[in-house]
Amino acid sequence: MGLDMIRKASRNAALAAAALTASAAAHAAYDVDILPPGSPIAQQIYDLHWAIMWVCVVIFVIVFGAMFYSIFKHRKSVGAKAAHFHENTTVEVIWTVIPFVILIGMAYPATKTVLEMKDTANPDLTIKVTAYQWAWEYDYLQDGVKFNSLLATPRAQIEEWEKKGEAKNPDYLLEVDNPMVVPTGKKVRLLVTSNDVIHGWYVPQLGINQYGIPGFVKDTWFKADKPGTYRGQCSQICGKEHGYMPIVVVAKAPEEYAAWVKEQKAKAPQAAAPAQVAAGSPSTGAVATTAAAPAEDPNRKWTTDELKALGEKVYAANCVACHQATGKGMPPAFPALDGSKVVTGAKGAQVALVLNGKQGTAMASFARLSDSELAAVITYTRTAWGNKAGEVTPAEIKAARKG
Ligand code: HEC
Ligand SMILES: [Cu+2]
Repeated sequence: MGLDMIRKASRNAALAAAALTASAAAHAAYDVDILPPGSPIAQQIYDLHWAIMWVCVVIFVIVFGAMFYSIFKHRKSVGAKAAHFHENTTVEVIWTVIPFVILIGMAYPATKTVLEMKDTANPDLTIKVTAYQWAWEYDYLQDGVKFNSLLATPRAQIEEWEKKGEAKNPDYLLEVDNPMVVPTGKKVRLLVTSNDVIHGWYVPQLGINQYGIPGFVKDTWFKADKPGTYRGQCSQICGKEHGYMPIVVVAKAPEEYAAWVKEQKAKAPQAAAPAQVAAGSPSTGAVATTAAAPAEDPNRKWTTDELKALGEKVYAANCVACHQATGKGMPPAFPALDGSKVVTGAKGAQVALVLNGKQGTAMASFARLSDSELAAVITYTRTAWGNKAGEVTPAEIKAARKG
């Protein structure tokens, strides 16, 4: 196909241009380019980007060259006389046929890539991705691993609690506590959905930007060519913390991936056997909106101090954005928890509120957290700041879930 030639020529031209700008390595920091592709689809997108870019450059040079040449050559001051004619079939055919051929030449490979992007058949591995305001949940359907992935950059750094202009982490706002781990060279199918509003699972180097829409499951896929870390962000404005829900994918050799799965299972034993997912396209349909919480050791005994310590972490990851580290909230939008009647009052009402959220308000359901995480965060809010109410145990959360 002529396009492969364009592609190759464009890459050669790009290389020549890079060589011209001399010592390419030294200037790497100033490269004008999109991120290096990490999957076959991303590679195709990258090639298309440059091929079409060069088509545009050539058209630009020819059209503007002809225009400026004519303006200059036939200017009035050197006595140019305008020609007087109407219609010229030859010219009209030429300026219709050439753009048509160029457009088809660009549409053909682009369509091929789009069709390949949509071909999720025969995956080696399927991961269900559920978006929440503001976290990602990854459920490995075959391997029986399931966890939440949250921003890891500390709030203190984002809001500069200590001092203004303090140094930021190298991967500031692009780092998470639990990245999605995948094996290299395997076709990973993602089933993307959302629990609340529309989010977007966007990892440019893997060539994926997929909507997560409540009530629908959308499928997409990628294959990470080599080990590495690929970062992205939610691509749909999904509310106040939209900028704080990054995505990190870590690709590991298949043996290392298998070891990771083992380790994850040892950390959080899953009660049920993993669902068997048949290869092929999934049926699109409604999804249950209440996520099951991750399984954990039900016999573990927690001390109040352990609950408070875990609770502080859970609070920092899930609640500070609205209720603030000081517990003072941002009234009237986000109520204070410090001194709140709900928080210091009867356990039942508070547990029910955090577990189910409150319809029609920004206070969402936190049923996706585990029993001990919920018990911990509630115990923390009941005892932090000026609050002096009693602890809530994981058993009480478990009972409330059933009730
Ligand atoms: C997106 C913002 C947001 C986040 C995150 C959030 N809340 Fe809320 N929360 C609210 C809003 C808004 C209300 C008030 C709802 C209403 O109108 O009654 C509320 C109310 C509450 C109340 C009742 C307070 C009172 O006095 O009425 C409690 C308790 C509470 N939240 C706990 C939590 C906990 C625990 C977390 C973290 C696990 C959390 N919230 C995360 C927005 C949020
Ligand atoms: Cu989002």
